[in-house]
Amino acid sequence: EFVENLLQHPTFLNNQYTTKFIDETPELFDFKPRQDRGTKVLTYIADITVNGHPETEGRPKPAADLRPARAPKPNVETPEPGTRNLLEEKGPQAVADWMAAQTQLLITDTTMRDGHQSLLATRMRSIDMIQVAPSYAANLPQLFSVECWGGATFDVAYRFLQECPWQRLRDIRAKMPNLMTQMLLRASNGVGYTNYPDNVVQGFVHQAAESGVDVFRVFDSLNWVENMRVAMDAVLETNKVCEGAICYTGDINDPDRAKYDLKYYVEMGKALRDAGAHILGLKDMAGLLKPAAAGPLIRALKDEVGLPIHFHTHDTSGAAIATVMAAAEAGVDAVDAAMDALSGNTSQPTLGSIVEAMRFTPRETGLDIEAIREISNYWEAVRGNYAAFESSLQAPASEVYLHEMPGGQFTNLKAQARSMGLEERWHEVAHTYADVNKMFGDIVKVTPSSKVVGDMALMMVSQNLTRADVEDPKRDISFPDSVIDMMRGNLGQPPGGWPKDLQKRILKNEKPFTDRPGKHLEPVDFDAKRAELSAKFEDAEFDGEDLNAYLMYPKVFTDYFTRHQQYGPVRTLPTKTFFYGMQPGEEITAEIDPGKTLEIRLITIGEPQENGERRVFFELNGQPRSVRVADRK
Ligand code: BTN
Ligand code: 3PY
Ligand code: ZN
Repeated sequence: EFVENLLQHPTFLNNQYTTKFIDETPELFDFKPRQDRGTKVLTYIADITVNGHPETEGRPKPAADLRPARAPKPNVETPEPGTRNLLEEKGPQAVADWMAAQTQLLITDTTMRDGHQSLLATRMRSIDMIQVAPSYAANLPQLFSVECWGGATFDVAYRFLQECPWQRLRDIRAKMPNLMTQMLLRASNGVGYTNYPDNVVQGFVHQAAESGVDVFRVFDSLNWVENMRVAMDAVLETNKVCEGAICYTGDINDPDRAKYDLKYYVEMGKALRDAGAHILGLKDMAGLLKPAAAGPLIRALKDEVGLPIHFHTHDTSGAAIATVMAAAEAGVDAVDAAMDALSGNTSQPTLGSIVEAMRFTPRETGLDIEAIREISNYWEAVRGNYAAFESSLQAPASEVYLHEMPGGQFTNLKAQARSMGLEERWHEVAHTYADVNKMFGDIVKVTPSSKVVGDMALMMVSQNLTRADVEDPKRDISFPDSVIDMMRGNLGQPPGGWPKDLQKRILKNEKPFTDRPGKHLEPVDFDAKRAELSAKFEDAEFDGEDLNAYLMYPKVFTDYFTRHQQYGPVRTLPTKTFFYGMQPGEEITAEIDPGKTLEIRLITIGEPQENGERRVFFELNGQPRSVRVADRK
């Protein structure tokens, strides 16, 4: 319609056509625009160009001379068979047996999940991952797995990145057919922050397996194996790899932390083996396992549990590579690492450096260091676009042994402290976090229990309360909701139970649960929920992936979908465009379907109109297009 209006307009026929003319001739736009996907995407770009992206406002910008991220060329046409082929052909037990029989140190690359979760607030977009997936498949076929899903990536994708995490999973899976994908699953907390009904957890696991997850690392935020069975059983039903994980805290060599001693971990390892784990995960989410403890711990677990061991740590202290070396020496089967450019500090230890450290030793990894460098160079350029999400953390620090914050929480909590005006009091927050842990009875701190400890610590620092104040029966304290909920038993039970006095002080006369939350949570009626979702969006259709998202995150999902109807497939935009919009004269492409590419050129941004709107002029695949957006600035 626009083109017709334009072609018939006298000014156009007189050859007086300029973009200013378009700007000043509103009747050209007297038609109801077809809200095709192209127009939706243009609307998004126009809005961000005019108003900015709320998440990058006031934050550091990508360097002006940032080089474009180009994925390395796959060096073969058909990738060599990898672990995924073994899983497909022989099943998960064969993968575990093969793993145990290898002499080389196996490596999981965590860049696409924990790496950016721990360094960039989980903000990495799918397109940056999908573009490099073929390079992984072709150039690093010896990888044990690629962790690319779960943890915080699920809700952040919907909430902040306006993209569907399931689609990310399917796309990565398709481009990396020889490598196992891996996810982090918070057992009964799914990929959320609270326990879900058993049938929701089961349904989610089945959907994740169908959409492309090969290895499920399952953990419980209080190390309560009872609370892991539903998720583990569901994984076992799918015939994918079940990695039951121990969360490591404290220090097995410290007599003052006797609650979490060697025996505790060995018993938990045996319980996970008996619950059906194919692999034993050792999840050191805060990076607390010291080199001197790694040897005895890994040897004891190997000898007494008998499962292959997969070690995960964070480099917050700067000592992670020493721990990895000690673990390798003690016979650990696989370790997690992040590609160099997204490693170190609160992220995983450095993948290329581990490969080099193992060279000319019996545990040589077999990975091609040149391929690693090329892929890391790609990630380096990708990272530059996320400058807005970098933390201010300058250096590794031994303070982690005091506060014990998980790598994935550290930068988040720091940002939360900043938003509460407590940034200068960060070291106090760290101390208080440690005090809260002691007050709660020395618990495992990992999502979601770590969030509860963080909420309490921030509350105490902001109100200038000490542990003694909180425990003083004469004082009236209003506890954060998450603390009350945890003391009720809604995250489950820690070893030895909750401290009775504190629990009573928080719950007053309310009786806490001591059974598994899933035991008393009503199962969800899937058909009713599907009907409820459909009723909210009359002309939309929802599949199993959507329903699973809605069950875990009703509001996050419906908000996402509402925006999706307006903005369309914005996941296909380049990251810089997504966060910063376009400059006049700039041209980009977006492949909205395989083979269907939008070529988008921003021509100019019109002046603000009386109604507060601006018109933004584009060329879409060579055709002029314009969209109106409210100027909210
Ligand atoms: C796009 O369209 O490319 C952006 C993501 C689209 C996600 C939508 S939401 C409902 C439906 N379910 C999916 O898994 N994908 C689409
Ligand atoms: C998560 O649950 O997201 C974690 O990364 C825990 O370490
Ligand atoms: Zn981690």
